[in-house]
Amino acid sequence: MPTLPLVALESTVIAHGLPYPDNVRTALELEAIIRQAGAEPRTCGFIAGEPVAGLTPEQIEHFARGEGVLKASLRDLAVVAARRLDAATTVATTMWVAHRFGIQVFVTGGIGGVHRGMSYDESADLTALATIPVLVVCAGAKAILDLPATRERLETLGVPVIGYGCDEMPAFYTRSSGLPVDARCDTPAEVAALWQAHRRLGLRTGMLVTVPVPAAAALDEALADAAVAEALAAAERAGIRGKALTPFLLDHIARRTGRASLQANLALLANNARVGAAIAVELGNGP
Ligand code: PSU
Ligand code: MN
Repeated sequence: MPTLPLVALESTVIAHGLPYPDNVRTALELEAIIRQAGAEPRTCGFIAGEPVAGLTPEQIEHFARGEGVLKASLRDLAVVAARRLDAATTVATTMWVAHRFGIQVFVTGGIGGVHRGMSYDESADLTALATIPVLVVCAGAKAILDLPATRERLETLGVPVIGYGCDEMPAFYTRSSGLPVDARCDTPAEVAALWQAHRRLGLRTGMLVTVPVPAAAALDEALADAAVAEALAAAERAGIRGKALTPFLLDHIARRTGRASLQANLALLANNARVGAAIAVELGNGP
């Protein structure tokens, strides 16, 4: 029996990016959207130190409650495996799991990148995009980041940035960043053709497909800027660094915007799931 095209999903957004119970509801809804579009969702994570592509609803609930679930980026995987830990996968580690299981398409919200005012804090998501051939569908890099620096790094690393129905990279909560994409595509078939060309050439990097948040759910730009600035100042005051920084900032912004940022986050995830599934269907299971 032919298998359906697969779409990977991450679990850090469940365990550390969204509050309970929005997180579990969203995770299951994203899976449903992907199934409706004719593809098969595979939410990724580590269970007792083993990489899993296709967490069960019970495991997703466990991740959503976050009890004893680490946030695992690439540098954490050896510890997670050797100590048989449960761990949520970031964009970087979901790419790694997806590639290991032969999944070409991965849908997420926003990738990590270069943090503002701290160019030495650069997400391993960029390293993964530079070294793992998986197509990542997202709404741009998170607005909490230094977007121009992140854009430059993607170029240096040789990662093609595609605008899905847009000429500028979206800025996660808002539809535009003023930063150009490398190519615009308006259909899943166009994206599939670029990805197939990328693979035929033997290129080993990932590819980023950026999809703007739906207009109705986009955050007001001034509100987004103010919330991000306040969150960054609060993190500085509290001395938050390293892997705790992204979850801290996202939580602060959600509270500051009275859930508007949360609504934008949920809407863009659902939209990305639709786009990613359509691309996966276009690609089928071929190489
Ligand atoms: N985007 C969101 N919520 C999240 C993340 C991204 O809307 O929780 C997560 C992703 O898993 C991403 C990670 O890979 O944050 C980046 O964290 P860091 O900057 O520590 O690498
Ligand atoms: Mn970091």
